[in-house]
Amino acid sequence: MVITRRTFLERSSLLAATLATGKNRFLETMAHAVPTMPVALDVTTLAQFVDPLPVPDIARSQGQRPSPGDPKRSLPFYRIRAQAIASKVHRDLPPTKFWSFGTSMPGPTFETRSGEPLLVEWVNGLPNEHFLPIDHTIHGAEEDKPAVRTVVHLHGAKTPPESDGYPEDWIVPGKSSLYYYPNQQEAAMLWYHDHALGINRLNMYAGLFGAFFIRDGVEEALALPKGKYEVPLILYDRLLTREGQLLYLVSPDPKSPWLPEIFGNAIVVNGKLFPYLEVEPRRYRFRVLNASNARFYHLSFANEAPFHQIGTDQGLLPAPVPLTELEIAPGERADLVVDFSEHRGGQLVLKNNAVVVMQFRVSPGKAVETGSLPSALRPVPKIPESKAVATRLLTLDEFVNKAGNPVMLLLNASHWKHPVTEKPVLGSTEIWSLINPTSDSHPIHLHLVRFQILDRQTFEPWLFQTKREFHFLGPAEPPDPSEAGWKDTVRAHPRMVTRIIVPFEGFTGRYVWHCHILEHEDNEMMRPYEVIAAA
Ligand SMILES: [Cu+2]
Repeated sequence: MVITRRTFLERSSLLAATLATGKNRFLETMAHAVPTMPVALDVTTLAQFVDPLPVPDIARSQGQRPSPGDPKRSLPFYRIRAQAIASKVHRDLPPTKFWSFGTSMPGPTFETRSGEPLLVEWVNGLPNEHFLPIDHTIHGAEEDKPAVRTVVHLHGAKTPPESDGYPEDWIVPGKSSLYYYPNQQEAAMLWYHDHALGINRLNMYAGLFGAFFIRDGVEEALALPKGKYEVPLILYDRLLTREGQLLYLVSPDPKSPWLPEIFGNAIVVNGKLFPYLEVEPRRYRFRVLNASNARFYHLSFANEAPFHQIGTDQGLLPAPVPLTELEIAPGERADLVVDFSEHRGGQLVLKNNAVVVMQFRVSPGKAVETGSLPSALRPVPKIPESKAVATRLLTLDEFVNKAGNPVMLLLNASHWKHPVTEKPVLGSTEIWSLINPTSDSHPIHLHLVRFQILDRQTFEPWLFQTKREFHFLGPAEPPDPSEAGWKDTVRAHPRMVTRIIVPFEGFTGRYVWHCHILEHEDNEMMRPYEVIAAA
């Protein structure tokens, strides 16, 4: 295994958690020598599989409102309030303070159909003070900005710009924004989350996110598991204090608390730590979302049970892909089918690498006949490269201080405030070559659009950084079969050029593209882009 800087940090934050448990006298002495070392809960001391897996409630509309585009038409209207809540993540812990959309965490799940628009009034009902450490040296979060700001982005949605949750369109407590979602797109699992400039990582860590499903007839015709046999699995890692409260690690410099990545030892699924789910001996569909700030998951069953991936960020794959391990980066979704019929009366443990995540308890008795998994799902016609009218070379940049610690990350060496440089024409297709000379994998997300991954190719980063010369170290590799569908977030691996082909469809206007490691995005791995009308 290659030790990237992230792997190192990930292990360091696990070490921080270990240190704080005080199991080892030498380590304990070290911990006391660092006054900023917080006291983290060692979650391995908690009993496992004592809480049932919760499933977020379905959002309910509060009647109808006129459509903004056509006042004669009325649309379902939802009012969702971001607010402070307390929620138990484990039987043996006191309630944890979160910020959530609604009364539970994650927020309610939207269920809607392709082509059926809806309206949401997003209400900021949060307190006036933030409970997580704001870094006022970060752009958009300066001292003169209100501490508590929120704006909601529906990740993966083809949304007009005024409803897309532009990071500067934040509102303060007591205010609300009315957003219009046309839902003119294929069936997929989207998710809504905070996107406020400079504090997004803190608002998301506090809990401001939820799931949003779009359904359509193509998906329904496949007779996939549904109802109680289709379960969202929303994963996010947290560090907790011994009192069970959220702990967000900071740098030793109180003026600049930002750290390049935050990892927790507690892997929370739908709001619970080490939950269990009772299942029948049949096929289930799991809609997996990585809502973590920075953690990439490598999910597998402890007994190496096989499963299928049937869809990705933007909907169904052309055909099911057999897997025994799933890699999923922050912002990505995976649509899985697991057949428990072979495991009746047994227990399956889902793990992230060697770490226990949750348990499935399969009831005894006869397996239920549910037919076979379709061999063909939804065609995903490959976009030919010849369709692209432009290729943009875009770098992912990391800046380190003298001690070698990252102090800032940029896209194409440009700050958020610099003029917009990416201006694709509505209706055109472009290739974006994401050049990553850093030692981290960056999950890059483009708002508004869906795209396909063309390939990835390893290059020599030093030659590129010093002379802007490309020296490739191997052939271009096609995406994994599990990524060979429509995507909205792509893992741009270290020392590789990752090429995506993007049709710019939907709307003209100002959107953003960014790294979905939230600490990177906030400081400042995010840029505006603008879809312009054809001349
Ligand atoms: Cu990044």
